[in-house]
Amino acid sequence: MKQSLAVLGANALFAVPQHVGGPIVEPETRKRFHKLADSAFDRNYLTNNGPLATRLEEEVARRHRCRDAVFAANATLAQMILLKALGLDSGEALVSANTFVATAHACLWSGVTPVFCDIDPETLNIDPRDAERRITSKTKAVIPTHVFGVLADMDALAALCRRRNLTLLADAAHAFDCTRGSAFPGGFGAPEFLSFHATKYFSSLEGGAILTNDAALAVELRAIRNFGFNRPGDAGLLGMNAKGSEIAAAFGLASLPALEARRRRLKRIHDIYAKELSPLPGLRIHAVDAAGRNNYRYFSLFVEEDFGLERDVVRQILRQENIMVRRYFYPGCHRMTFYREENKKRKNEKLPNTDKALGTILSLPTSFVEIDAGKSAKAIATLFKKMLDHKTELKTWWNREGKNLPLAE
Ligand code: T4K
Repeated sequence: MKQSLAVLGANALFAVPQHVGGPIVEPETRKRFHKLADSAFDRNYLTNNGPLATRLEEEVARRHRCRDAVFAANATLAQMILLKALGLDSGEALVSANTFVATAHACLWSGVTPVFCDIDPETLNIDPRDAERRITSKTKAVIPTHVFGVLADMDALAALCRRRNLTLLADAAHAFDCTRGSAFPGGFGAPEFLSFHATKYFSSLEGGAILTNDAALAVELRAIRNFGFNRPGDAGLLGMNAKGSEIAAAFGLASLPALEARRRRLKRIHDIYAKELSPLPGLRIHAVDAAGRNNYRYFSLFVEEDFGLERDVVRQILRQENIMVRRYFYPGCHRMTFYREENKKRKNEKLPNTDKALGTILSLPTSFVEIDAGKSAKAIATLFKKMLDHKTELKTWWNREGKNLPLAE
């Protein structure tokens, strides 16, 4: 076992960087992908709603017990075509500040101003009561994000939207194969969109899909996705190009048979991290929803005061071990340069739960390159114990050199 830490002179734990977003591609997935991609080349049919894209839509809809899954080039475009189909092109949408900036950007590209809401400190999802307080005469929609596969309180949000006559849709980019109770995204009476980005639990390289039980909405989404063609040769709608290619669909289809074992592997890593780290003082684990299902793609914890070293100190220590931890979604959309000024004008810059959570959050890698995943998770957990053992030296190291080292996000 490693005696010390890289910042105190030992070798780094990993020879190559271990990323939080490292794509998961099993050898069998790769083989299946080559075969499926070849089938597309054999047909010489590469995009425009081909047979692989259609099959992927059917499989994704079935898994999520939804009538339709509308495959798109990525989740950002999926959100934009969804906003268009729902007639949302002005006014305001209540969005969690704790989301990837894409959720806010897609609103603004569509003419809808995102108004950032605070979160529940446990789940990290939008707080329905805080959202309600921010409703104005301009508010048209509520767009929660299911952070780390824990679904937002969709029942409370659906009730709020019914009461205040607002449209509900959700960012389910993290929530492929996840549930709240027994309900999957798309199962709460509102359309939701998934991301199939390469960093996600389920990927089509780039891609996404809208889940809906509304047949008419699905027809409209498919037309908007394809330049607005709702009759052969005639664009009756303002559409765009948001189509997913056959090669992207091939990668998605190739990944599907791997998911059961993938989820088991990720859960094992999650369990190791949780078992080893939760007894340590000052570390609080972001809990999965015990009453729901999670895909375990993310493992996140909060480095709190009792740990004795600040989150960014821990982050730099781990980076020097080639563990490329992230701070999803620091600093929060409300503090991103593009939104900050507008947010200040609205006197909406203080979102205490969001600021507190994002000041302490750390996401650890759950997929590992060429090494035993279980051993790796255990070794990472051991590093946290070493940090506690060497706290004084580490503080000295931080003040002397650590705080000056470059540290990209
Ligand atoms: N809503 C939410 C809640 C989202 O999380 C996202 C996307 C969206 C909406 C929009 O979905 P899409 O339109 O993308 O479908 C990444 C992804 O680019 C982004 O898709 C994702 N969320 C976000 C959470 O993560 P970064 O800036 O963290 O990615 P990046 O490129 O730094 O990747 C993370 C690390 O993973 C890298 O440091 C290296 C490693 N990596 C990455 C890729 C792509 C690899 O080792 N290999 C790779 O191929 O945004």
